[in-house]
Amino acid sequence: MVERTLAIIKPDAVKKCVIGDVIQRYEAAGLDPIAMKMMHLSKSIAEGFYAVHRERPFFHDLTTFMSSGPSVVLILEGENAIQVNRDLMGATDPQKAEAGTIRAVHGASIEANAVHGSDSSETAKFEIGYFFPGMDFHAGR
Ligand code: IDP
Ligand code: MG
Repeated sequence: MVERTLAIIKPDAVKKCVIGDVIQRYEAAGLDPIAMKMMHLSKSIAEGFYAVHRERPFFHDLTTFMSSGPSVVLILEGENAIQVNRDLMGATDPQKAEAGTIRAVHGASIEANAVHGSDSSETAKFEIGYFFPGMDFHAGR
């Protein structure tokens, strides 16, 4: 099924100048960018995005990190895009991520792990609406 997922190239990856490399990996995996913007998330925008994690001990550090510099926010579209992107990203902790995944290649720590990807269709819908309000979720490329 053709799906859409929300991806973020996080501030650590932008600082490392690997935006192009990450996007190339998306395209090579059949994940077509259909919307994209660079933005410096404020602390409160990061908190709203990660609201599901607000009770976690790492919430403050995570939202501080996510607002520490510009990110690139994208909608990716493709066959099974949500799972394909999760597999391409690798495990949350780059040290545990499979070799060749984006996090294994570019992630520095469990926090600064280079990329975000929606983890379910419900999450994708919320996250796409959060950053691209008003975009027709079902429109084709
Ligand atoms: P995911 O990004 O692989 O879906 P989540 O558990 O949803 O992982 O966590 C969201 C983000 O919070 C992670 O990508 C990472 O940046 C950060 N994070 C997760 N677990 C930890 C932790 O134990 N310490 C610090 N940061 C964490
Ligand atoms: Mg997650």
